[in-house]
Amino acid sequence: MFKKLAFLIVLASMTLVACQPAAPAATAAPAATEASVVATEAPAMVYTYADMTVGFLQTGSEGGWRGANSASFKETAEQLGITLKFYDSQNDLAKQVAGFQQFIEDPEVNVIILAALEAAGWDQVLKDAKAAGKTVVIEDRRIDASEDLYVTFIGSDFVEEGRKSGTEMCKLLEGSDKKNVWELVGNVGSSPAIDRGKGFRETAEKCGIVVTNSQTGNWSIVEGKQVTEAWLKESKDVQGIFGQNDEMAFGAIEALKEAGLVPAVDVKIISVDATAGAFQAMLDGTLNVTVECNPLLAPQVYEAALAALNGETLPKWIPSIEGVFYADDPNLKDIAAGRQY
Ligand code: GYE
Repeated sequence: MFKKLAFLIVLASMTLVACQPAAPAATAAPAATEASVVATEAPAMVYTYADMTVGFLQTGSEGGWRGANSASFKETAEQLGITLKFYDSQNDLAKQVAGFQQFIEDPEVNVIILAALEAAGWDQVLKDAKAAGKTVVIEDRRIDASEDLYVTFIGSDFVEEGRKSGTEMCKLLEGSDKKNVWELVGNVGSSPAIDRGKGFRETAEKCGIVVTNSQTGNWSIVEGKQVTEAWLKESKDVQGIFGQNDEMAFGAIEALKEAGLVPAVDVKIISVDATAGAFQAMLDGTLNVTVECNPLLAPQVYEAALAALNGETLPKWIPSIEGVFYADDPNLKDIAAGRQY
Protein backbone atom coordinates (compact mmCIF):
# COMPACT_ATOMS: atom_id res chain seq x y z
CA MET A 1 0.00 0.00 0.00
CA PHE A 2 2.64 2.45 1.20
CA LYS A 3 4.87 1.68 -1.76
CA LYS A 4 2.00 2.41 -4.20
CA LEU A 5 1.33 5.81 -2.50
CA ALA A 6 5.01 6.69 -2.53
CA PHE A 7 5.06 5.76 -6.23
CA LEU A 8 1.97 7.98 -6.87
CA ILE A 9 3.51 10.97 -5.01
CA VAL A 10 6.68 10.71 -7.08
CA LEU A 11 4.53 10.44 -10.24
CA ALA A 12 2.51 13.55 -9.18
CA SER A 13 5.59 15.68 -8.49
CA MET A 14 7.04 14.83 -11.84
CA THR A 15 3.77 16.01 -13.48
CA LEU A 16 3.86 19.38 -11.66
CA VAL A 17 7.28 20.22 -12.99
CA ALA A 18 5.98 19.53 -16.45
CA CYS A 19 3.12 22.09 -16.14
CA GLN A 20 5.25 25.04 -15.15
CA PRO A 21 6.32 27.29 -18.00
CA ALA A 22 9.55 25.92 -19.23
CA ALA A 23 12.57 27.94 -18.20
CA PRO A 24 13.81 29.65 -21.38
CA ALA A 25 16.22 27.27 -22.91
CA ALA A 26 19.54 29.03 -23.57
CA THR A 27 19.13 28.93 -27.29
CA ALA A 28 15.73 27.79 -28.42
CA ALA A 29 13.53 30.29 -26.60
CA PRO A 30 9.96 29.67 -27.59
CA ALA A 31 8.31 32.39 -29.74
CA ALA A 32 7.39 34.86 -27.02
CA THR A 33 4.66 37.52 -26.89
CA GLU A 34 5.30 41.30 -27.34
CA ALA A 35 5.45 41.77 -23.55
CA SER A 36 8.37 39.46 -23.16
CA VAL A 37 10.36 41.20 -25.98
CA VAL A 38 10.16 44.57 -24.23
CA ALA A 39 11.26 42.93 -21.07
CA THR A 40 14.44 41.77 -22.76
CA GLU A 41 15.35 45.06 -24.60
CA ALA A 42 17.90 47.17 -22.73
CA PRO A 43 16.19 50.40 -21.63
CA ALA A 44 17.24 53.44 -23.78
CA MET A 45 20.22 55.17 -22.17
CA VAL A 46 19.17 58.22 -20.17
CA TYR A 47 21.91 60.76 -20.76
CA THR A 48 23.17 63.10 -18.09
CA TYR A 49 25.52 66.07 -18.45
CA ALA A 50 28.38 63.77 -17.42
CA ASP A 51 27.71 61.72 -20.57
CA MET A 52 28.12 64.74 -22.83
CA THR A 53 31.37 65.35 -24.72
CA VAL A 54 30.91 68.60 -26.58
CA GLY A 55 32.86 69.81 -29.58
CA PHE A 56 32.40 73.62 -29.49
CA LEU A 57 33.28 75.64 -32.61
CA GLN A 58 33.83 79.28 -31.57
CA THR A 59 34.29 82.03 -34.19
CA GLY A 60 37.43 83.46 -32.62
CA SER A 61 38.12 86.04 -29.91
CA GLU A 62 37.14 89.32 -31.56
CA GLY A 63 35.89 91.35 -28.61
CA GLY A 64 34.02 91.70 -25.29
CA TRP A 65 30.90 89.92 -26.46
CA ARG A 66 32.87 86.95 -27.79
CA GLY A 67 34.91 86.73 -24.61
CA ALA A 68 31.72 86.57 -22.52
CA ASN A 69 30.22 83.94 -24.84
CA SER A 70 33.31 81.70 -24.63
CA ALA A 71 33.50 82.08 -20.84
CA SER A 72 29.83 81.14 -20.56
CA PHE A 73 30.50 77.81 -22.33
CA LYS A 74 33.71 77.00 -20.47
CA GLU A 75 32.40 77.89 -17.00
CA THR A 76 29.00 76.24 -17.44
CA ALA A 77 30.59 73.03 -18.76
CA GLU A 78 32.76 72.88 -15.67
CA GLN A 79 29.79 73.48 -13.36
CA LEU A 80 27.70 70.77 -15.06
CA GLY A 81 30.50 68.21 -15.44
CA ILE A 82 30.41 68.31 -19.25
CA THR A 83 33.60 67.40 -21.18
CA LEU A 84 34.26 70.37 -23.46
CA LYS A 85 36.56 70.37 -26.51
CA PHE A 86 36.89 74.08 -27.34
CA TYR A 87 37.90 74.95 -30.92
CA ASP A 88 38.94 78.56 -31.68
CA SER A 89 38.42 79.13 -35.42
CA GLN A 90 40.48 82.34 -35.29
CA ASN A 91 37.82 84.05 -37.45
CA ASP A 92 38.83 81.81 -40.36
CA LEU A 93 35.92 79.99 -42.06
CA ALA A 94 38.11 77.24 -43.57
CA LYS A 95 39.53 76.51 -40.10
CA GLN A 96 36.00 76.40 -38.66
CA VAL A 97 34.81 73.88 -41.30
CA ALA A 98 37.92 71.76 -40.71
CA GLY A 99 37.26 71.83 -36.97
CA PHE A 100 33.69 70.70 -37.57
CA GLN A 101 34.90 67.75 -39.64
CA GLN A 102 37.39 66.90 -36.91
CA PHE A 103 34.59 66.66 -34.35
CA ILE A 104 32.50 64.51 -36.72
CA GLU A 105 35.38 62.02 -36.84
CA ASP A 106 36.01 62.16 -33.08
CA PRO A 107 34.32 59.09 -31.51
CA GLU A 108 34.26 60.72 -28.07
CA VAL A 109 32.21 63.71 -29.25
CA ASN A 110 28.42 63.20 -29.10
CA VAL A 111 27.37 66.88 -29.28
CA ILE A 112 28.64 69.58 -31.67
CA ILE A 113 27.87 73.26 -31.00
CA LEU A 114 28.46 75.84 -33.74
CA ALA A 115 28.80 79.65 -33.59
CA ALA A 116 28.94 80.12 -37.33
CA LEU A 117 31.38 82.65 -38.80
CA GLU A 118 29.19 82.92 -41.89
CA ALA A 119 25.54 81.98 -42.53
CA ALA A 120 26.06 80.00 -45.75
CA GLY A 121 27.93 76.77 -46.58
CA TRP A 122 27.03 74.39 -43.73
CA ASP A 123 24.69 71.86 -45.41
CA GLN A 124 27.31 69.22 -46.26
CA VAL A 125 29.07 69.05 -42.88
CA LEU A 126 25.69 69.05 -41.14
CA LYS A 127 24.61 66.09 -43.30
CA ASP A 128 27.88 64.32 -42.43
CA ALA A 129 27.35 65.03 -38.72
CA LYS A 130 23.82 63.64 -38.90
CA ALA A 131 25.05 60.51 -40.67
CA ALA A 132 27.65 60.12 -37.92
CA GLY A 133 24.91 60.35 -35.25
CA LYS A 134 26.14 63.64 -33.75
CA THR A 135 23.66 65.96 -32.01
CA VAL A 136 24.19 69.48 -33.43
CA VAL A 137 23.04 72.73 -31.80
CA ILE A 138 23.54 76.16 -33.42
CA GLU A 139 24.28 78.99 -30.98
CA ASP A 140 24.68 82.76 -31.32
CA ARG A 141 24.34 83.15 -35.11
CA ARG A 142 21.61 81.63 -37.32
CA ILE A 143 22.69 79.76 -40.46
CA ASP A 144 21.03 79.25 -43.87
CA ALA A 145 21.06 75.44 -43.75
CA SER A 146 17.89 73.34 -43.64
CA GLU A 147 16.45 73.13 -40.11
CA ASP A 148 16.20 69.34 -40.13
CA LEU A 149 19.99 69.21 -40.09
CA TYR A 150 20.28 70.53 -36.52
CA VAL A 151 18.40 70.25 -33.23
CA THR A 152 17.74 73.95 -32.59
CA PHE A 153 19.23 77.46 -32.89
CA ILE A 154 19.63 79.41 -29.65
CA GLY A 155 20.39 83.05 -30.24
CA SER A 156 19.20 86.58 -30.83
CA ASP A 157 16.80 88.11 -33.30
CA PHE A 158 19.40 90.21 -35.11
CA VAL A 159 16.81 91.80 -37.39
CA GLU A 160 14.95 92.99 -34.29
CA GLU A 161 18.20 94.36 -32.83
CA GLY A 162 18.61 96.32 -36.05
CA ARG A 163 15.01 97.57 -35.90
CA LYS A 164 15.48 98.71 -32.29
CA SER A 165 18.67 100.57 -33.33
CA GLY A 166 16.85 102.30 -36.19
CA THR A 167 13.98 103.33 -33.94
CA GLU A 168 16.38 104.76 -31.35
CA MET A 169 18.38 106.64 -34.03
CA CYS A 170 15.10 108.18 -35.24
CA LYS A 171 14.41 109.41 -31.71
CA LEU A 172 17.96 110.83 -31.37
CA LEU A 173 17.73 112.66 -34.70
CA GLU A 174 14.21 113.93 -34.17
CA GLY A 175 14.01 117.55 -35.32
CA SER A 176 17.40 117.36 -37.03
CA ASP A 177 17.47 119.02 -40.49
CA LYS A 178 19.73 116.31 -41.82
CA LYS A 179 19.75 112.59 -40.99
CA ASN A 180 22.86 111.16 -42.64
CA VAL A 181 23.99 108.00 -40.86
CA TRP A 182 27.14 105.93 -41.26
CA GLU A 183 26.99 102.19 -40.60
CA LEU A 184 29.90 100.08 -39.31
CA VAL A 185 29.09 96.52 -40.35
CA GLY A 186 30.20 93.18 -38.86
CA ASN A 187 32.10 90.54 -40.81
CA VAL A 188 30.72 90.11 -44.32
CA GLY A 189 28.42 87.13 -44.74
CA SER A 190 27.64 86.70 -41.04
CA SER A 191 23.98 86.62 -40.00
CA PRO A 192 24.30 89.48 -37.43
CA ALA A 193 25.88 91.72 -40.09
CA ILE A 194 23.20 90.88 -42.68
CA ASP A 195 20.20 90.98 -40.32
CA ARG A 196 21.12 94.05 -38.21
CA GLY A 197 21.62 96.05 -41.40
CA LYS A 198 18.27 94.91 -42.74
CA GLY A 199 16.40 95.65 -39.47
CA PHE A 200 18.06 99.06 -39.07
CA ARG A 201 16.97 100.24 -42.54
CA GLU A 202 13.44 98.91 -41.95
CA THR A 203 12.78 101.37 -39.11
CA ALA A 204 15.36 104.13 -39.77
CA GLU A 205 14.12 104.89 -43.27
CA LYS A 206 10.65 105.52 -41.83
CA CYS A 207 11.90 108.76 -40.25
CA GLY A 208 13.94 109.85 -43.27
CA ILE A 209 17.33 108.56 -42.19
CA VAL A 210 19.73 107.99 -45.10
CA VAL A 211 22.62 105.56 -44.71
CA THR A 212 25.30 107.47 -46.63
CA ASN A 213 28.23 105.21 -45.77
CA SER A 214 28.28 101.49 -44.89
CA GLN A 215 31.37 99.29 -44.61
CA THR A 216 32.66 96.35 -42.56
CA GLY A 217 34.82 97.02 -39.54
CA ASN A 218 35.00 93.31 -38.75
CA TRP A 219 33.69 93.82 -35.23
CA SER A 220 36.98 95.51 -34.16
CA ILE A 221 37.85 98.83 -32.51
CA VAL A 222 40.88 99.31 -34.79
CA GLU A 223 39.01 98.75 -38.05
CA GLY A 224 35.99 100.70 -36.78
CA LYS A 225 38.32 103.64 -36.20
CA GLN A 226 40.16 103.32 -39.54
CA VAL A 227 36.93 103.17 -41.56
CA THR A 228 35.46 106.19 -39.74
CA GLU A 229 38.70 108.17 -40.16
CA ALA A 230 38.61 107.50 -43.90
CA TRP A 231 35.02 108.70 -44.13
CA LEU A 232 35.79 111.82 -42.05
CA LYS A 233 38.60 112.71 -44.45
CA GLU A 234 35.99 112.79 -47.21
CA SER A 235 33.19 114.58 -45.30
CA LYS A 236 32.00 115.58 -41.83
CA ASP A 237 28.36 115.69 -42.96
CA VAL A 238 27.21 112.95 -40.57
CA GLN A 239 24.54 113.18 -37.86
CA GLY A 240 24.59 109.56 -36.63
CA ILE A 241 26.76 106.44 -36.51
CA PHE A 242 25.33 102.92 -36.17
CA GLY A 243 27.94 100.49 -34.87
CA GLN A 244 26.74 96.93 -35.37
CA ASN A 245 28.72 96.09 -32.23
CA ASP A 246 30.24 97.99 -29.28
CA GLU A 247 33.88 97.70 -30.38
CA MET A 248 33.36 99.29 -33.80
CA ALA A 249 31.38 102.12 -32.13
CA PHE A 250 34.32 102.68 -29.71
CA GLY A 251 36.61 103.01 -32.75
CA ALA A 252 34.27 105.58 -34.31
CA ILE A 253 34.20 107.54 -31.02
CA GLU A 254 38.02 107.80 -31.08
CA ALA A 255 38.01 108.91 -34.72
CA LEU A 256 35.37 111.59 -34.07
CA LYS A 257 37.31 112.97 -31.11
CA GLU A 258 40.50 113.17 -33.19
CA ALA A 259 38.52 114.97 -35.91
CA GLY A 260 37.35 117.58 -33.40
CA LEU A 261 33.76 116.37 -33.23
CA VAL A 262 31.99 115.57 -29.95
CA PRO A 263 30.76 111.96 -29.96
CA ALA A 264 27.13 111.47 -28.79
CA VAL A 265 26.59 115.28 -29.15
CA ASP A 266 27.64 116.44 -32.62
CA VAL A 267 27.18 112.89 -33.91
CA LYS A 268 24.69 110.50 -32.23
CA ILE A 269 26.05 106.98 -31.69
CA ILE A 270 24.26 103.67 -31.20
CA SER A 271 25.92 100.28 -30.73
CA VAL A 272 24.74 96.69 -30.36
CA ASP A 273 25.87 94.21 -27.66
CA ALA A 274 25.62 96.20 -24.37
CA THR A 275 28.92 94.94 -22.98
CA ALA A 276 30.54 96.59 -19.94
CA GLY A 277 32.53 98.83 -22.26
CA ALA A 278 29.33 100.25 -23.73
CA PHE A 279 28.03 101.13 -20.27
CA GLN A 280 31.32 102.88 -19.49
CA ALA A 281 31.08 104.85 -22.75
CA MET A 282 27.51 105.89 -21.86
CA LEU A 283 28.64 106.91 -18.36
CA ASP A 284 31.49 108.89 -20.05
CA GLY A 285 28.90 110.58 -22.29
CA THR A 286 30.39 109.36 -25.59
CA LEU A 287 27.70 106.80 -26.51
CA ASN A 288 23.93 107.50 -26.59
CA VAL A 289 22.27 104.05 -26.70
CA THR A 290 23.28 100.37 -26.70
CA VAL A 291 21.02 97.53 -27.84
CA GLU A 292 21.59 94.33 -25.89
CA CYS A 293 22.70 91.04 -27.45
CA ASN A 294 22.99 88.36 -24.79
CA PRO A 295 26.20 86.25 -24.93
CA LEU A 296 25.46 84.10 -21.87
CA LEU A 297 23.81 81.31 -23.86
CA ALA A 298 25.60 78.18 -22.55
CA PRO A 299 23.06 76.99 -19.92
CA GLN A 300 20.23 77.05 -22.47
CA VAL A 301 22.39 75.41 -25.17
CA TYR A 302 23.64 72.55 -22.97
CA GLU A 303 20.10 71.98 -21.68
CA ALA A 304 18.82 71.73 -25.25
CA ALA A 305 21.61 69.33 -26.26
CA LEU A 306 20.87 67.05 -23.30
CA ALA A 307 17.14 67.06 -24.07
CA ALA A 308 17.88 66.14 -27.69
CA LEU A 309 20.24 63.33 -26.65
CA ASN A 310 17.35 61.97 -24.58
CA GLY A 311 15.07 61.97 -27.60
CA GLU A 312 13.16 65.23 -27.09
CA THR A 313 12.12 67.34 -30.10
CA LEU A 314 12.78 71.07 -29.61
CA PRO A 315 11.51 74.25 -31.32
CA LYS A 316 13.88 75.17 -34.15
CA TRP A 317 14.60 78.59 -32.68
CA ILE A 318 14.89 79.56 -29.00
CA PRO A 319 15.33 83.36 -29.07
CA SER A 320 17.25 85.23 -26.36
CA ILE A 321 15.56 87.84 -24.16
CA GLU A 322 17.20 91.29 -24.64
CA GLY A 323 16.79 94.98 -23.76
CA VAL A 324 17.88 98.50 -24.75
CA PHE A 325 19.96 100.81 -22.50
CA TYR A 326 20.20 104.61 -22.54
CA ALA A 327 22.92 107.08 -21.54
CA ASP A 328 20.25 109.42 -20.14
CA ASP A 329 18.80 106.72 -17.84
CA PRO A 330 18.96 108.13 -14.28
CA ASN A 331 19.73 104.63 -12.94
CA LEU A 332 22.48 103.91 -15.43
CA LYS A 333 25.24 103.67 -12.82
CA ASP A 334 23.35 101.03 -10.82
CA ILE A 335 22.36 99.13 -13.97
CA ALA A 336 25.99 99.09 -15.11
CA ALA A 337 27.10 97.83 -11.69
CA GLY A 338 24.70 94.89 -11.93
CA ARG A 339 25.76 93.66 -15.36
CA GLN A 340 27.35 90.19 -15.79
CA TYR A 341 29.41 91.04 -18.90
O1 GYE B 1 27.48 91.30 -31.80
C1 GYE B 1 29.84 90.88 -31.93
C2 GYE B 1 30.58 89.59 -32.09
O2 GYE B 1 27.70 87.01 -33.12
C3 GYE B 1 26.17 88.32 -31.93
O3 GYE B 1 29.72 88.75 -32.84
C4 GYE B 1 27.60 88.02 -32.19
C5 GYE B 1 28.40 89.20 -32.64
C6 GYE B 1 28.46 90.35 -31.65
O4 GYE B 1 31.79 89.72 -32.66
O5 GYE B 1 30.34 91.69 -30.93
